[in-house]
Amino acid sequence: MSGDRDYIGFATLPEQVHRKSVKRGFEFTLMVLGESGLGKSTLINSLFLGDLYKERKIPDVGERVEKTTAIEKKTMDIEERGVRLRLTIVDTPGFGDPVNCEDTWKACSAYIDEQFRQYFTDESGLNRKNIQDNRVHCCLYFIPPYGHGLRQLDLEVLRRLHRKVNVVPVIAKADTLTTNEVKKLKERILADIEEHEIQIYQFPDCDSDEDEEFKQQDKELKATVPFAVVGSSTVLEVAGRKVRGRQYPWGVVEVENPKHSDFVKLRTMLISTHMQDLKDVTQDVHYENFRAQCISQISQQAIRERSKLKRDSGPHFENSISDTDRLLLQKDEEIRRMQDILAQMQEKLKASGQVGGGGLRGRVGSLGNDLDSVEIDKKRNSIIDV
Ligand SMILES: Nc1nc2c(ncn2[C@@H]2O[C@H](COP(=O)(O)OP(=O)(O)OP(=O)(O)O)[C@@H](O)[C@H]2O)c(=O)[nH]1
Ligand SMILES: [Mg+2]
Repeated sequence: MSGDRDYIGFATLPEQVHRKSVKRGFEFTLMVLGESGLGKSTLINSLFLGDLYKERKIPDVGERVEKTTAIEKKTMDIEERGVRLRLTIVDTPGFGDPVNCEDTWKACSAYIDEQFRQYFTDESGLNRKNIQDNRVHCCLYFIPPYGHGLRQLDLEVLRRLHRKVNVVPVIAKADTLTTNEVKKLKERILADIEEHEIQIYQFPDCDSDEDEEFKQQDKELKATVPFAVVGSSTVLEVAGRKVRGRQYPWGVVEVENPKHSDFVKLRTMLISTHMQDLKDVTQDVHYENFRAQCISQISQQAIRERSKLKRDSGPHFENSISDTDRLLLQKDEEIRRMQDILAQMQEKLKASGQVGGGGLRGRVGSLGNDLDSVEIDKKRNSIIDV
């Protein structure tokens, strides 16, 4: 009885939030990146079932050499038990061709910045309620199975991207490796990542009150990185079951068989367990970092304008407030406001750098480093929406 009297009603808040988010729907953007022919499109097909790339024309050799960098963006609206998800896949074909390789990763980096910039503009605009979130929440980075870890090229690309997007490394075409080779390659890749201080997506720590089964699943997931995956667009029949697989003379590699590849673990991570965390890290770390850079640039611009005004105004009599004085005061106020925001953001960034224990979330880049607006403008034209 006394329990009822104490009941105020805010315990329904989670339900309210739930209802609201379901109504609004969810948005998630996944980018795939890696050398040409590593199976990016095939994996995306296998992951999301839809035959996204059915009409894709495979360029012949001559065409491929001359091909300019083009990023393909595909969006699909999917619904499951009343929950709507707008899923966007950003594919980057042909990466790794010696001719256009640098252009490709620069365009990808610019694409990510461009989405942040768009979000920043929308957020400062009038209609802030219905912003479409096209920011890249996760980037699957494909590593070839035939190498001995990360190549110079991989390091260069990852260095360029790791502070602006959640990078999840995957070993492509894992069916070409033996169990032992997969194990060794994973160790090498992780050692390279550590040695070169590449910040890949870090799984958040598991809450201590989670049940044992969940903790075990979480532990296994963390131990699986980098995911060794197999993709296939063919459905085969194995012992009366229909499976996605690759038929070899000696047998079938089943995409969804956990003994054959980490495909299911990757899908579980992306879709069922970590989609929201990937979005949160994008918002709290990568976007915040970008926003801080933008604000710092705007405030520097205001300082420059102020000094110019002061120089141009020349000598004037005391106590007479001219238009220039008024403008100067406005600029001062603007600068002060920007500096306040910047200080707050730096505090917030510092704080988020300590989340997750052991500096797991310590991936905030220094302000004003990666932003290359000239390049973004240059590359903007090379991005195509399909
Ligand atoms: N052995 C093996 N072959 C694969 C796998 N996934 C894809 N392939 C094959 O690799 C070839 C290239 O696959 P795509 O998916 O087009 O590769 P991509 O990375 O999208 O290539 P680009 O679009 O040129 O960048 C195709 O012949 C696929 O059948 C895999 O997991 N294992
Ligand atoms: Mg492709």
